[in-house]
Amino acid sequence: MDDQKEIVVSSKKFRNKSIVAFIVFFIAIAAGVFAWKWLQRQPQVAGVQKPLRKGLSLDEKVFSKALSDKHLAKTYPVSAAAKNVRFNGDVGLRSPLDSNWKLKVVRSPGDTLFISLDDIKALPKTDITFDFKCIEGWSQISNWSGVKFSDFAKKYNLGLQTQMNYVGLTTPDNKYYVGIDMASMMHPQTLLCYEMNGKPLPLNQGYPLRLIIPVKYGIKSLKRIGTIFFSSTPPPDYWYERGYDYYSGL
Ligand SMILES: Nc1nc2c(c(=O)[nH]1)N[C@H]1C(S)=C(S)[C@@H](COP(=O)(O)O)O[C@H]1N2
Ligand SMILES: [Mo]
Repeated sequence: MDDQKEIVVSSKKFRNKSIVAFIVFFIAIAAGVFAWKWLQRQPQVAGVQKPLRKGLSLDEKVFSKALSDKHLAKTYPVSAAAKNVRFNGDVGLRSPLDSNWKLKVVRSPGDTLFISLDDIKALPKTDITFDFKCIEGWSQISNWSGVKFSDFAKKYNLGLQTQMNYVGLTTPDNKYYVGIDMASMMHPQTLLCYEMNGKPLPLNQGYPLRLIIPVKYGIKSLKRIGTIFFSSTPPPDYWYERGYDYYSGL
């Protein structure tokens, strides 16, 4: 009958498919063994075979480029922001603040802009509520506002400067300093920040101006910016010099 015929055909197909599957399976095993033996013969780079090291380096590249520079840090509603914001670290904040503070932006040696807080406040304002993470193990959802560094760079015609690889920031007394890769500095969530919870920054939180860079650990969010400069090589970094990761990306 028609039905039975169909069953016979299906089981034939089934058998053929099984045979093909077994052949593919054995070829895959042979290929795996061959690849493994080949890998064992490869020269080593920094403790692992070169092709594996290449994989690791590629991973690193993908993570640092695609994740930390382009991905957005998770944001929260303003209502989730802490009212009593933790403060941590006062390196570079111990000397009294100069009442004539102006932000120094070194465009090139001998060409420095001096920018007042009012001028910075006149630029487009953005705010962000995110989970601020300290490398010491605490984190806190907090709210910050200021101007995106990318907007600031546009307004002050820093096109040439932002083609360099790094930005360096220091406190007015040069006691705290960080280096930041340009992609992270130009990231849309990176702010030159002058308000916390909608009010001027408290002194211990970096008044008059601090960096807020949600794609990095807190160590990079330098408080009380004195000078910003640009560099093709990694600028000095306070915590890097004390054994932490230069990149410190999240
Ligand atoms: N000038 C200066 N900025 C600094 C620090 C510091 O010691 N001095 N500490 C950093 C560290 S380790 C963290 S976690 C954050 C903490 O920011 P907060 O004090 O606003 O919480 O500031 C960063 N910026
Ligand atoms: Mo920190």
